Amino acid sequence: MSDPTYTPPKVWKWESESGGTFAKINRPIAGPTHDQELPVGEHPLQLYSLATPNGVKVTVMLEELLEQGIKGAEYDAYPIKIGDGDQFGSGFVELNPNSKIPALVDRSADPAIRVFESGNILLYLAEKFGAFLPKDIAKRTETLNWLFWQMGSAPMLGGGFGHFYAYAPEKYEY
Ligand SMILES: N[C@@H](CCC(=O)N[C@@H](CS)C(=O)NCC(=O)O)C(=O)O
Repeated sequence: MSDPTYTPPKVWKWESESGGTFAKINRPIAGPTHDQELPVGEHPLQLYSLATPNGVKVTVMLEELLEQGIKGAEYDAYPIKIGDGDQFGSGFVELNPNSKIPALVDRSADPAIRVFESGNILLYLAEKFGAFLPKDIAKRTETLNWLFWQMGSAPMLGGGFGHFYAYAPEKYEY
């Protein structure tokens, strides 16, 4: 247990061993920590992700597109083990400099298009395949209201609560 009278320093420094179940993720660093190429499969879409709440959004979308018979939505999926630090490998950082899953590459474009941020991936796929995003301005806006809500508001509450309730190495009600 650290000092409960902790006073934030004037200039914050990263104490890398601050502990917690997820001490290895959300590291305040930029750039790769090691060389690690990403695998590439046979389909135009390459997904680098994991079955987390942000990760599954894209898989659900791709599966729904396939369910509609959209063959172009075939994809190869590769796990990025964020607990092992795969998100800081050179290949992945080139794809998403923010080192977070999910990330997608569309190799049907020349040059290939990288897409990161789960909401942007959903939007990209919706626009690419003309699905799940109405053209009518009112309906499109209502869809985007909820897309932006789930990106900007839901994680603040759900993620913030989950972190302090379950994962933070010290518990306090605030
Ligand atoms: N706003 C981002 C958040 C992505 C995100 O937080 N991904 C987590 C897993 S759900 C991650 O990759 N964490 C690894 C890390 O922070 O080191 C999105 O929606 O894509």
